Amino acid sequence: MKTALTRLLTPVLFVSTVALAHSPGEHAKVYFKNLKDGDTITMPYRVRFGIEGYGIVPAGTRDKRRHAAGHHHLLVDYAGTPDLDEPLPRNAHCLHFDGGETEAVLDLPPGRHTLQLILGDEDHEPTDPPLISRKITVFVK
Ligand SMILES: [Cu+2]
Repeated sequence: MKTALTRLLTPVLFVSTVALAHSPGEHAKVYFKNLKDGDTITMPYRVRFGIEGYGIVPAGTRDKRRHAAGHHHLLVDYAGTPDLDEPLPRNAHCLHFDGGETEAVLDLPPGRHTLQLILGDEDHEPTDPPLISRKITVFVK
């Protein structure tokens, strides 16, 4: 009996999750395609941003695509985690890829740096739930 109920409920829950606007599903994620924690790299370095289960559109997109897509932000040596209920800041530690870019060329000074990706909506606010990668540390030669 319990098994039958579980089978019945699962598809219903899945459909309601997908239908929520501005709400990436639980399997959606952003990640670095060509960097991992602890990597040593040389500058300039072309870093590629990955996304699964959600889309990319330019910042400010107001049509229906905004319900299932956003744009990347790269946090560079960002202290802590941004406020997830406010628009992301725009400064040297929080870079916006307003055009929907999925890669960037880094030119960081030698030493240890942290990098993290976070997706923002048309108003640069993190999605709910947030699509945020692990914060990784890289070493620049
Ligand atoms: Cu932004």
